[in-house]
This record gives sequence, structure tokens and C-alpha cells, in this order.
Amino acid sequence: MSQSTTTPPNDLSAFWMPFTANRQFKKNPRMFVAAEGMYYTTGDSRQVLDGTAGLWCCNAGHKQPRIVEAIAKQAAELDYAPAFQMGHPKAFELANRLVDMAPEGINHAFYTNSGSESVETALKIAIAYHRARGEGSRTRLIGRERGYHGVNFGGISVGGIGPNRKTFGTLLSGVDHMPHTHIPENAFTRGQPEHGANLADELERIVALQDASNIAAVIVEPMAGSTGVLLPPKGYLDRLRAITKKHGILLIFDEVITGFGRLGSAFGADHYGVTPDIMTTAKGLTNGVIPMGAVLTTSEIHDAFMNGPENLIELFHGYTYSGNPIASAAGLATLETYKEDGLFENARDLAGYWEDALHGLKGLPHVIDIRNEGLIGAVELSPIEGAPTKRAFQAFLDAYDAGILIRTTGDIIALSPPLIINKAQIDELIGKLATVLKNLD
Ligand code: PXG
Repeated sequence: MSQSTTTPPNDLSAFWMPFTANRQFKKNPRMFVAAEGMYYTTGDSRQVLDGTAGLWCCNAGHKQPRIVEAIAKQAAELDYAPAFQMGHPKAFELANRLVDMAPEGINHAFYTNSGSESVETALKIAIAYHRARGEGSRTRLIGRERGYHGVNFGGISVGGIGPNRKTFGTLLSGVDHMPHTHIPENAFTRGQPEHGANLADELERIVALQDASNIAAVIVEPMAGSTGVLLPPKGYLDRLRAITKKHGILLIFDEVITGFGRLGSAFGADHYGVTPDIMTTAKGLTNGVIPMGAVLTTSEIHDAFMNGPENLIELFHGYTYSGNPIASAAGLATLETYKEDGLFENARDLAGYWEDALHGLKGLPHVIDIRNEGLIGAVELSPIEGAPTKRAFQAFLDAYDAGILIRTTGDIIALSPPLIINKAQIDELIGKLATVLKNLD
């Protein structure tokens, strides 16, 4: 390894780090300098097992040869092409591959650079779609408490995580929220919980209040990841689908986490057997290696824009890097890796083993709930009185010292390993986590 990758930068102050306790971090920094397969290498040359696929994105693990090669080759061949009024072949090829993977009826892809941008794009498409069909009064948006839809203004407006909203002013107007689906009687459920499908009926109450003629779309994560892994109760998503359909409201699934095999199928929509009108994706689309997102829509939505004179732009929206050549090459290589290496199948095959291992943590100190689905897990801890989040964050630090990377949100530990994981590595991850939990104050 070269000197430059192992020497820590001598001044940490200029970089204002995202979603990080900056002052705490800079007193005791944690640096990764390399990664391969299931493991990160730290600045002090330790191996750390990746229990989170980076930030829910490196589904094929690290340093995948196909992806590394595709990026290098593309950079040497065509580094950038203007995204507006010009094209390059790989962006079209990737769009075709994406809609082939997507549920029946989802036939078009609009590129973004992140999950947050996918959400903004989806919300704008939803509102503009209704207008294009002569229903311009349909502008209201409905999200859900505890929902995470990125950090831009639309996303935090429909999102339901208090701290992400409260310091940023008035947000978008015309937004309502359904209740979240986290109810105590479902504690320690394996997979989808039994209770709570009726919470979808809250949507009918909002429709009664605001009138369907004013509502453009409902956006939910099929499985709410960032807030700490809240699974949809059995029947809940079907009910949301039925109610939205009945009232002509678009249903948007935010699949930024659930897309690309996390639940053992290509998308959450496949896993839960419910097809929305729009899906937002990012993260696993390029294995997290190059920023890229895509919004997938039905032909009905796309075709509603394809009116008017052919020389006019149909949708006044897009990004400098929409469909960037290197990102497109990374996306193609990533999808090929998922397919050729059977990674969604691996996730599906290991889901039972994962579930058993995870629920083996029941009874350890402070553990008040365990949830799982596909290759996702959550272990909820009781908070220290008067100091919420502190206990779980201590677990995160102890885990890092013990050689495993976990994520925490509030007092919930979230796990989402790369889909290349094997049984021995599941044992390593959960075994080390058990030791951490046993020694936690
Ligand atoms: N929608 C969903 C459902 C997400 O989970 C975004 C949108 C935004 O994506 P970008 O690419 O703009 O970050 C996300 C992102 C965590 C964690 O630890 C989750 C996310 C990002 C970072 C950390 O749970 N989700």
C-alpha cells in the first residue's frame, strides 16, 4: 500500500462531515483506507467486517473486479457526454436492463445522482403528470411518519423524521403524513408482522379531509430502513395500493434501500407483490461505487408527457450528471455482477439462517426488539434514561473496535451486509455483536 493512503490527513477541520458528530469524530477519527469483498481495512491496518454494505449500498461487496474494470475502461473511452439533447449508448442500455428487472408495467427510467434526487424527481413527475392529464389541482403529497426520503426539501417535507425537518423552515406546503407502522405488539416478530394492516386506512381519512382531486401521490418506503427497519405489516402495502388506485393517486415506492436484492428479490415491490406507479432507486444501482440513481415509471406516466410539438422538451427537469457514462458503465457492471454471481438468490437462500442468527440475540442485556427481513436486521436497545442514542452509539464504537461495522439510528442497531456474505461471516458478525451487547453498560 502506498504511503499516501495510509498516512492520515494532518488537519481534519476543513471537511464538514455529513450526518456526523464532527467534533467527537475529529477527536478520535475512524478511517477506512481500503476494502475488498466483505472487509474494510482501517488506517491502523485492521480488518473490519462490513455489516452494513457501506451505507446500504455495496450490495455486491467491495472491489468487485467487473465494476472496477468497467469504470476504468469507460473513463479511458468516453469520460463525459452532455446529458441534455445528447446521448451515449450505455445510458440507454442500462435503462433497458433496469426496466427488464423491474416489475411488469414499469417501463421507463429517469436518471439522477442520489436517492435524494430520485425522490425530488419522483415527486415532481407525479405532480406534472396529473397536470399533463388536465388534473392540475392534484398537487398534494402524502408521506409517512418516520419515513426517510433523503435530505432535499421535497424529501424532508414528505419524510417523517423530526430532527431532519425541524431546523429547516417551512418546507413544502400541501403535505400530509400517515402514521408509521411500528407498533409494540409486533416486537420480536420474525419477518413481516401480523398487526397493523389497518394503519393503511388512515390514508382514507386524509383523502376524506383533502379530497382525492387535490392529491398527487403517496410516497412510502416498502420497508422503512433508515428510521431503524420498520417492516410493513402483512396486507398493509396491498391496502395502500388499493386505496391509491381507487382515488387516482399515484403510489411511489422509495426503493433506495430495498432495491437491488436487499430483500432477496430485485425490488421490494417484487418481494411484497405490490407494484407501485413510480419507484425511486440509487445506492445498489452502482454498488455505491459511483453516485447514480434512477426513477422508474409506468408507460402511462411517461406517455402522458409525450404530447405536443416534438421539438419541445417534455419534462423540464434533469441533472448535469443524469446518466453519466462512468456511472452507467458502473451500473451495467453491477447488474451483471448481481445476475452472474446469483447475489439476489444468495440473499434469499441465507435469509433464514440470518433470521435465526439475529433472533439468537434475544435475551441479551437491553435488547427490547429484533426485526428482520431478507438480509436486513435490526436490534432495538432500551435507551439510557435521559441520554437517548448514547447506548447504541457506544455499541457502534465497541463493534468497530471488535472488527465489525454496524449502523445505529436512535437506539436501534441496523444491519444490512453485502449480499455476498456467507454463513461463517454471518456467525462472525452476530457473534461479535453478541459480545459487544453483553459488555454494554
Ligand atoms: N430514500 C431512502 C429510502 C433512503 O434510505 C435516500 C432516499 C436518500 O439517498 P441519498 O443517496 O441521497 O443519501 C435514502 C438514503 C442509514 C442511512 O444509515 C440511510 C440512507 C443514507 C445514509 C445512511 O440508515 N438512506
